[in-house]
Amino acid sequence: MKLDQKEVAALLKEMAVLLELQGENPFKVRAYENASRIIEGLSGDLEEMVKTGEIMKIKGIGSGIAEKIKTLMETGHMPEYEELKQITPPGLIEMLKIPGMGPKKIKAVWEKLGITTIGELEYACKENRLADLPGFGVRTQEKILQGIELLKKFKERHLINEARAEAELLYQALKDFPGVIRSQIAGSLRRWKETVKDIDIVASARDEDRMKIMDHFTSLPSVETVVAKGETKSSVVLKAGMNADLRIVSDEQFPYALHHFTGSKEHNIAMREHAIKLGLKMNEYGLFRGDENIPCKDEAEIFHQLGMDFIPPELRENMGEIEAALEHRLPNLVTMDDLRGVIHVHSNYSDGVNTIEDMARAARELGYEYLVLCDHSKSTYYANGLDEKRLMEQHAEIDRVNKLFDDFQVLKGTECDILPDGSLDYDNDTLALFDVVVISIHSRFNMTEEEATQRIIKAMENPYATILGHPTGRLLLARDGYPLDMHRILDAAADLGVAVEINAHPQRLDLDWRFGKYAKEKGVKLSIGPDAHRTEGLLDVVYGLHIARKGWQEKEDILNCLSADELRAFARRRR
Ligand code: DGT
Ligand code: CA
Ligand code: ZN
Repeated sequence: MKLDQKEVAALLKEMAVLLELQGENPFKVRAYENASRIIEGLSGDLEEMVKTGEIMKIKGIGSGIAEKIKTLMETGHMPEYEELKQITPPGLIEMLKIPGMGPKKIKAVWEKLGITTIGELEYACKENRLADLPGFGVRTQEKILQGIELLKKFKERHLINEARAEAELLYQALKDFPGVIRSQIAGSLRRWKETVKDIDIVASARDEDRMKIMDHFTSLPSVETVVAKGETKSSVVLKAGMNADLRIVSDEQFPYALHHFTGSKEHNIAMREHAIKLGLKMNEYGLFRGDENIPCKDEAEIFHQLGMDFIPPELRENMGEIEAALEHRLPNLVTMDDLRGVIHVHSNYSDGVNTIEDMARAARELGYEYLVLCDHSKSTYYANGLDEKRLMEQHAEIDRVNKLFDDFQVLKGTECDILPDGSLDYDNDTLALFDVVVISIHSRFNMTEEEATQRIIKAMENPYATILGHPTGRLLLARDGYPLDMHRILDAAADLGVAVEINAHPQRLDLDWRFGKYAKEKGVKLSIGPDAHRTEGLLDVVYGLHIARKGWQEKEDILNCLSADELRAFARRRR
């Protein structure tokens, strides 16, 4: 087994935790923590450093630990680590994932209450046993319980980008495999839901080909364990920790099965109810009049037979799409090709990795006409926010980059902080220097709904505000957003002519798509922003685009579909 630098660093860090749990002396614990940090940040080749003996000379790593790293790299083993692992219940390590549970607290519940698993800890909290434990108390107990809840809930779902990457691997391995006639990714992934529970794939094949396709599927390299394997359905757990199901049907059944397993469940139920009204029966095997199946070669024909226009998968959430499809008034959803510019991109002037020129070239390469650079404002010191002086330097740099292209431009933007009192982080004279002003909250999240709503509305009232960035501040599967009255925010955005962002970062996807229809009804323009901190981040636009589609958005509703000049004019007309 060969370990890379990151794995060695992680192992050293875990070593520090194990030592602390076992009550080892703090200096020794600290030594491993330091070694882990140094190895993680090492620029040289660790394997090479072990070979040449250079490892023994790195500052901050004692000779004892260096010797252990050497053994680890050479043999794949660190005996002391393995012994500690042996005597430490694994549940204790898992507890580190609970916010607020560090090694000290874990050691305390282990020693004082004999708790070795998260389940036991949850029970103990509910029994109020941590209330009087030194170093804990009622509030800490409550927080631990909340942390456990989050952990339980979030283990069951996955971020869309991670699930898509895994699903795509499976799909690519299946679609041209001998015997597979048609195949497609279904389920919540096909509907582009912001998080997914598992991967659903539907394929069609002749009966005699099914088992060899199932053999192939269950032995793919990304599969960890096979939960079930049969002629019609196989279920596996992937190494990435996700479940994936493959269903194989006959090619005649494929359209009905694809529709059924795309869901959502609520959409399916409403479709069935409508079919019944027409005297038909609909399920995953077909569309029946009496006992006779009405043949449909694809999904579009199924909808057609039911008197509906084709409903794009993103809209299949039983939120009015069936009525709209019957009345031929489904939206003409925005597409990737409609997007002319990328809005909300960071550079190395604040917390981004790449230069302005790098970001510009990458965006141009992807076919965009412009990008709106939105580095952080001065209060976000932790993100290297720009004060007025550095802002001038940045604007000079933008002017320089803009001379390089005649078919692409960088617009001057900012992601300006909304301060706790709802004022903006730059004064109006400074804000007047930007083409586009995104306003976002990055501090003081612990407000009441009323306070947070007021704070944002006040900020939007500033005539220089163009777009409200990541409106709730949520981090999917990690942190809820601040409480907001989103309807009031959208009403205010409509009145004031401020656009609202769909932050396209896969951990945000904020504005939530469930508010898309309301925003559209009110006439609020939405802006798709990748919030890219490196060139690859520009690719996240695709998630924002599909979330926009999920929220019924058309080309006319999306700010990115304007030309650069139209976007400038959009910002100017409030000033
Ligand atoms: P998730 O939770 O992210 O996996 O979401 P889905 O929608 O992928 O849900 P999943 O994997 O449980 O099931 C896939 C599809 O199968 C679902 O979207 C609709 C269909 N389905 C599952 N259970 C039922 C059911 O009880 N009734 C109906 N009508 N359809 C169902
Ligand atoms: Ca699913
Ligand atoms: Zn931000």
